[in-house]
Amino acid sequence: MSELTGSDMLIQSLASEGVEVIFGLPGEQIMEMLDSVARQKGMRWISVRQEQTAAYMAFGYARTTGKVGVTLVVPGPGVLNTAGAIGTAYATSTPVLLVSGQVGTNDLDKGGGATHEVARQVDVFKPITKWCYCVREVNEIPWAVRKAMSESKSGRQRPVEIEIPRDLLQASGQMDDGKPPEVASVAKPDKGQIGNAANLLANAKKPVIWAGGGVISSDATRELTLVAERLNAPVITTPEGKGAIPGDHPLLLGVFYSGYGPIPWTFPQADVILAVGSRLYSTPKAPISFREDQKLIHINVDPDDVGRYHNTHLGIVSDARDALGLLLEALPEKSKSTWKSEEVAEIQGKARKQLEDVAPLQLSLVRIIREELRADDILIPGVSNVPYWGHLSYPVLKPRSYLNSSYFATLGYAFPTALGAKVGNPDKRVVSLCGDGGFMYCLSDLATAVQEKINVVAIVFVDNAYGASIRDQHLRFESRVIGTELKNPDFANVARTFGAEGVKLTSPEELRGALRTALDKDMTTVIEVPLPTMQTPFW
Ligand SMILES: Cc1ncc(C[n+]2csc(CCOP(=O)(O)OP(=O)(O)O)c2C)c(N)n1
Ligand SMILES: [Mg+2]
Repeated sequence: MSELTGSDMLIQSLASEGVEVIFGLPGEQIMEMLDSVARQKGMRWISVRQEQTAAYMAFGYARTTGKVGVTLVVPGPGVLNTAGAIGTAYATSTPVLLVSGQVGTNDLDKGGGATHEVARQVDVFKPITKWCYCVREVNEIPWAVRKAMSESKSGRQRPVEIEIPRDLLQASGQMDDGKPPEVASVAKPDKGQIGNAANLLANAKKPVIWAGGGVISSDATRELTLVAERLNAPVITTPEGKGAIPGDHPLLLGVFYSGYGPIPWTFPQADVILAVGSRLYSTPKAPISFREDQKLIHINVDPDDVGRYHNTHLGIVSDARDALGLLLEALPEKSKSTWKSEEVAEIQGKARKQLEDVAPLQLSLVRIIREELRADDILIPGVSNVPYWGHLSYPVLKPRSYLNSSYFATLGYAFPTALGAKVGNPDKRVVSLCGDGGFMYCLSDLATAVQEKINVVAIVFVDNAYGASIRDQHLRFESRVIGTELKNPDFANVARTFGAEGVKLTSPEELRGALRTALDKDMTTVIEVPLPTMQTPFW
């Protein structure tokens, strides 16, 4: 076995796990690691201007490629800056590896004030990672990397964190024999249960499929589409499940989000509901409920989520692709479904009209964006008005081409996530949608986009307000406006100052032309779109 420094062991271990790019920001406790990257063939380092961007980039890279995204930062302020992004990765079940430097072994957890010290730093990350660990011996490093990678990719995919004290980076140790570490085994679906599910579904008159983000994470879109077709069962997805079946498929009814969507015209008729890769989370604004006589089959890889909110007729703990693949084998060629294509089309029409009536301008902008993007181009919808309606109306034609931030609702994630998506998908065009509030979170990383030639288009909707919040004040607080108005810079000018393109529209109708030009140019472009403050799907 070869003798290496801890730092080389870390980077070589990452390379042997297939890692090709690391997003980070340098500092005293991690300089050896940067130097190891410099000497590692085929490994790219991308520096950002604030650690949150690095972690969002790792998130965007991971969610669009299906690989683990890696971010490497200093401890204390550096690693704490990543928390919003790591929480977003947790909420969206995305495999991200956060590597943090650490104070020296002698200073660990003493609270004595070593540079960047946070005593018991791993505790900060426990609630937002699947596994986190501070390495204590140099020889643990290869094991810790393998363990972190397998934890984040196995079962319910989620972020993981490892910390490496600075003295261990220079210490020398042995690369070990590379044996896979212990990781909790993932349940294979029970064949008897799959048989029961097949029986229930094949005999259902009005089967309905509910698809969540788990279908996308487990790359089960082919299987889901085939099951829907075999059963002649219409499909409703969550925003995270968009792309589970192609957005132009005749069986797709639409998305359920914040109380909007096809549920009211679909669920009352359903006799068997197959829910896959979803928590089936219900709120007063977005209620999901089932009658006693309806049979709910719930497939989820996380045992805690199966039947968490609803009585389940049949709960199956399994990865979506495994379960749907077996279900397909067990289903007969013909089902007893009585769904007629006109009925399905009627529900699609009602759901569409419901949205057109409330948000015509937002839907027209979403339509323009869909028409200008190719099927496999990537759209990152931020936490802003037009993207909310995008969740409900943007047809996602390919899986992993539309990433929301799920229940974390992370303001500011869209633009940096788009940068990471572009790094992972250099041949696709990537567009982010932000409000004027959200875009400012990582505006500084326009510099990263330009420096690293990560060419994305950032559409910024400018209503000079934290729009959703000011609307809340008008509706619930007698228009007492405080803390929600924004005085903005000229975004187009700012973009040009960074060396990017900047385009300032005078009306929303100009979006089509501006977007087409920007996509053709292959240069990072900020398109500023003026908008009024408008109705959200929430209030
Ligand atoms: C990190 C974070 N902070 C605060 C919020 C609360 N929040 C949700 S929407 C919103 C306003 C967003 O404003 P903007 O980006 O301009 O979008 P708009 O609503 O105006 O379209 C705020 C502050 C959040 N979701 N996430
Ligand atoms: Mg705004």
